[in-house]
Amino acid sequence: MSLPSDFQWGFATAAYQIEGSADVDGRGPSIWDAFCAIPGKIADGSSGAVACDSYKRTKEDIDLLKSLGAKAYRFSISWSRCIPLGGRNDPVNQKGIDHYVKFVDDLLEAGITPFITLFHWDLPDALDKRYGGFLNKDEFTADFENYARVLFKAIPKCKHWITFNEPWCTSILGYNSGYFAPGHTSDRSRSAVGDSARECWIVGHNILIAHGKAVKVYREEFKPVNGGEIGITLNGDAVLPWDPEDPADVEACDRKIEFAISWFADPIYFGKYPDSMLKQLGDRLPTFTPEEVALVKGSNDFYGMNHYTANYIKHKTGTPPDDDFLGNLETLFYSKSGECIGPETQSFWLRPHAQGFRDLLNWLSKRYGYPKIYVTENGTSLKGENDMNLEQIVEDDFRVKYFDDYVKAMAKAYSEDGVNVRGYLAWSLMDNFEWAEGYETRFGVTYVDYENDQKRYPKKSAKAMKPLFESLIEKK
Ligand code: NCW
Repeated sequence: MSLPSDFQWGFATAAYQIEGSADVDGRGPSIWDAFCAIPGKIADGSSGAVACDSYKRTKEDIDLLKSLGAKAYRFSISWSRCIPLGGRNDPVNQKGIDHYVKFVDDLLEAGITPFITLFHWDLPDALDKRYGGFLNKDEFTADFENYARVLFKAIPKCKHWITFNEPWCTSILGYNSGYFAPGHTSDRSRSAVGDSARECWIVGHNILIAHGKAVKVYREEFKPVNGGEIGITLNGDAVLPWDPEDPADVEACDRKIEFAISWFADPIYFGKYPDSMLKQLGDRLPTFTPEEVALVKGSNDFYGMNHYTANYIKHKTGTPPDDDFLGNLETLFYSKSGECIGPETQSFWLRPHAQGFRDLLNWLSKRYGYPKIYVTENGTSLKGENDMNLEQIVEDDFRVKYFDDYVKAMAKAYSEDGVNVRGYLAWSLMDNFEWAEGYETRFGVTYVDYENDQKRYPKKSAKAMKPLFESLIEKK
């Protein structure tokens, strides 16, 4: 097994999860600042106001990346640092822009390739308040297009751009389950009618249009001069039928991936929503105008894949319960025999299963014509890690094994199955603000001591990455 000689590997983070400095240099509030202020929304009552203090520790972070041998770093830009009120007619905050321009210069100086995510969940709060944020197609997509153009113009040296991170999470967790900002709960009742009942599907649709608009700007105004590439990052879990002998469970597996991944990837690669979604959701799913199809279809230079876990999938019979947005399937960790898909982690949704990663890489490649894939996130939390002492924490053998298994599964997908995977960014460079789970869940290969000046301690998994990749990457 092997990986190509030009393979990009490194680590990933997101602005709100690491930067802190919420009120520094003119940053405006985002919907996550507002959400964290609502009692009960974040497990430990915390917020990203301080986080890892990375806004002020760019040199320390780059030194850390260098010491780990990383070739690439994926980070996100805070929209509300660059345009504090968010909109196309609102003032640009030069201090915010300058921060990211310098950060990219410093990364390149250190020999590290930047991968920039334009949007990793922290929408300027003013846009949510002003016109309902993602829900307002015309306003939101025009404002995102403007924000993207401002950044493309400011940072021509960045050659790898990701428009949105995990729109499934924004749409479903933000507008259906209410687990993420802005905490809406739509389409939770079969009898619900009108736009407010189907917000989650409208948000997904509008994100696709915003993505298409930003890609058009990049391809027409910047790519001809700067080169570079642009795509979207989608999350998706691997699937196994609960009962491999039951055709309904086998069929439900594809449906599960379609509702998670193809919801966004089918419009991008084929110009339409998957049939399974159209069938189940009917007119709750918005329709694409011909202009929108033209904008969205073909809008990926690469496929950004975030992947963590697998589920057994079971078809449900009978009338779907009101609060089940997928209608008639269940995702489970245990099979009929009691066999578990993988060991427990600190995250209720995450069970390691590396073979599933290889299977999903193959599923995506077949369906979408073997696109270039960057794995833009992959990693794990570790059960009880937050309660261990430092000595135990840095000996994170569980995470070392996770990365070893997953990276080798990816190398096999490349060298044995013909999957065109070209990069891998481990989540995450350091422990950080894990959204609704607060600071209790740690995904870092580097421990961050929040109580003692955010000091960083690389774990065993951080140091294992370079030898792992060096053993797999083909020599030129
Ligand atoms: S929370 C989440 N994550 C983690 C986060 O740190 C990162 O920013 C995200 O890109 C790690 O990778 C992503 N994903 C959402 C998982 C929540 C699943 C809840 C399922 C409920 C049915």
